[in-house]
Amino acid sequence: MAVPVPEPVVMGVVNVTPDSFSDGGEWLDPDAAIAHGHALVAQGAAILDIGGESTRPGAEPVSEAEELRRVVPVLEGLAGAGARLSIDTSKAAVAAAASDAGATVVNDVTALRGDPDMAALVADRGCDVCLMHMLGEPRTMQRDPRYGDVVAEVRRFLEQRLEHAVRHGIATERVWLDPGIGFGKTIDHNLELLARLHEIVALGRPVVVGTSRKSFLGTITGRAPADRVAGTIATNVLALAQGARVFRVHDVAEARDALLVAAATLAGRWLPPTTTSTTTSTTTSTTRTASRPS
Ligand code: PMM
Repeated sequence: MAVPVPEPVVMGVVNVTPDSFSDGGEWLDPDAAIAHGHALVAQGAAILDIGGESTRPGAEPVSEAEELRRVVPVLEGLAGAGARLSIDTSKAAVAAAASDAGATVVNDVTALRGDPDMAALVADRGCDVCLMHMLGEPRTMQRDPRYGDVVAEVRRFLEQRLEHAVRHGIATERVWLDPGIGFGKTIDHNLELLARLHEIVALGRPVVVGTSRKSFLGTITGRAPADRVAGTIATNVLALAQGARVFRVHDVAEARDALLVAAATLAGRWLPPTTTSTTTSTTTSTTRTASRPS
């Protein structure tokens, strides 16, 4: 099926947590997290997604105070780094503090179900918001998840959450949708969602894909999280071909190169960037601003 090829947007992950699934503990120190964020921008991240609460299967919730303590200094340190800042949180108070510190995207894995004040906060601040599908909650979501037709159910859920967001004053143009790979899904659920991602793209909003280093890639390849870059890229390229727009990844340089080449190949033409270099932070942000989801 021919679909318009979107310009891919790479969202680099900065997990300021002790226990995230693939990079837990690596960036818990604020200075290390800030340096990592700068490195991801230099590698081509147009967005940095900063999170202070792990959502790995089995993870326990984190208090608001602790989440704030983890993410605010990192957001402040990355303001002006040359990428948009996204806050990965389901708490309105954390999103508010993040917005004060310069974040313009709220990535809410509960799709505005986790905090009754979140929709109003996003509407009030005029942020973009990523609404993600999750069956259950992180503590229990991988205990025998079941669906009839996983794609139809995830699509219906995202449609309803989009309607909920708009009813609460969030502009449709601000909403991105994410099938929530690995969130209450078996390996076959993940694979079917990725194979039929175009059915989610058909909802008409930018689709975010978060497969980076996830365990289904380890099941298929037998590799440890840090060695799942090739598997991640395979899913990203196939998602791009179906119209996905934003790619949430840990390994930014590799994903960026693969997605740029895949996008040019799918389009059958290459338009050179308007500036000379594509790898410095300022140039990357300049050349990509116009085409980021808004
Ligand atoms: N995955 C994780 C965390 N946040 N947000 C969105 N929108 N989509 C995802 O797939 C997603 C997310 C968990 O992955 P990590 O622990 O490796 O960051």
